[in-house]
Amino acid sequence: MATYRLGIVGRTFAARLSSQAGRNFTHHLREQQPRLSLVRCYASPAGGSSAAPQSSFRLALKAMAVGALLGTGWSGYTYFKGDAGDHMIHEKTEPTFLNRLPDVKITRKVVNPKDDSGLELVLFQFQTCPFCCKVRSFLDYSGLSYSVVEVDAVLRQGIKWSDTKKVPIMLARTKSGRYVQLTDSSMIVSVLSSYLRDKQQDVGELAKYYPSISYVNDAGRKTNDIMNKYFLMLQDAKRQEKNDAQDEERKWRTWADDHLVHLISPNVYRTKDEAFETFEWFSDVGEWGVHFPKWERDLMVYVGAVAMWAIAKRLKKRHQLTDDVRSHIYDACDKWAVAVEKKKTPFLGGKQPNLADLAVFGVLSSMEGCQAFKDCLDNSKIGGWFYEMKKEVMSHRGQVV
Ligand SMILES: N[C@@H](CCC(=O)N[C@@H](CS)C(=O)NCC(=O)O)C(=O)O
Repeated sequence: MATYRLGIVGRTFAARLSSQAGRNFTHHLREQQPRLSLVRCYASPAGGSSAAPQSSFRLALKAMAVGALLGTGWSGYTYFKGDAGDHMIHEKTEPTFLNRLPDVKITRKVVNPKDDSGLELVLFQFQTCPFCCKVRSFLDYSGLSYSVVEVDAVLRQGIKWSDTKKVPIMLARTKSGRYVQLTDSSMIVSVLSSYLRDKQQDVGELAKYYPSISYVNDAGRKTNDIMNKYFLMLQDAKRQEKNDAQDEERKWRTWADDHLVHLISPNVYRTKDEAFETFEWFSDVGEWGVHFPKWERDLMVYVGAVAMWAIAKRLKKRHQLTDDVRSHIYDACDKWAVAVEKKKTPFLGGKQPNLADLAVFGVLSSMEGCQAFKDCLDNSKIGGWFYEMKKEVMSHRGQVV
């Protein structure tokens, strides 16, 4: 396998990885992240309370909701407690390959007749998960065609076949006809972006440059991450953009994942009312009423809204946010808007958005229907850039069928 060129840090990784790529890495470690976000991206039925179920059914539903709440609470507790003892540190895992697509229901397709990428992509997602929104922003802006499998965030039937229980998951067809499983939003964007800049490459081979690695973080918590996820793998040195621009793009992509995204839950689930309102919007855009039976949808509402309202308080503490959670997200929006303003171009990337623009837009679009977003429009400078981005992304997107 060729050694790919990266930025400063990436080159070291690339050298190391190219020698490792053929090796059989020990399997595996996933699932370090909380089941917290299990309900992060749920939808609630808009008419959840008005269409009252039969009383025995309601009882069963309540029992399930209580059970699920306890389960979620326990997952949350063990997550926050952390336990590095049973963790295998510094293990690397190569991406998984599947011989065929799993037997799942494709919820919808985005078809762009102009797409000549040669890619065949299936995205497993929750419609309003910020990480999934980020991936979709990239796919749509890039004019790619793709299939979507909407996953039920409680039962997660759609990803039963996978050993990774988080979304987004992307299956991409490789030159050999097998499908490579890409498991992190930033890694998905980096692999596909690398491919689009040099279509001679094989997505399966590219994915090997992004192994999963596990470690114990500074807080002593076991953590799983993907190496090189903010780096593009470009074979041709001439294709490298200026290092400064690359560094800046990486910096803001990292910021979107490490900072901005953590402000979403505390804001959209700030109060019980806001949590229910948020879930109603999720229901609309995720079309939960169409894709799932009513009992399953109702389960999501009860568990989702109440659990997320409770969990958001913990997240607020964990990310050291004050009670005035809105002020943090306003600050973040302004920080981004100022960075773009300084460029004196419509986007951070210049006349066209770069991967940082797409990441920040994707994360923010996950709360577009929530009161928190409306408040951001009224109290920060984000609106102008956000709607310019939306125009760009939507105008490149294929048709939804
Ligand atoms: N770093 C991952 C984070 C993905 C993530 O946390 N996804 C949430 C949905 S918003 C999830 O699937 N949570 C389920 C769980 O943790 O069990 C990425 O960027 O894709």
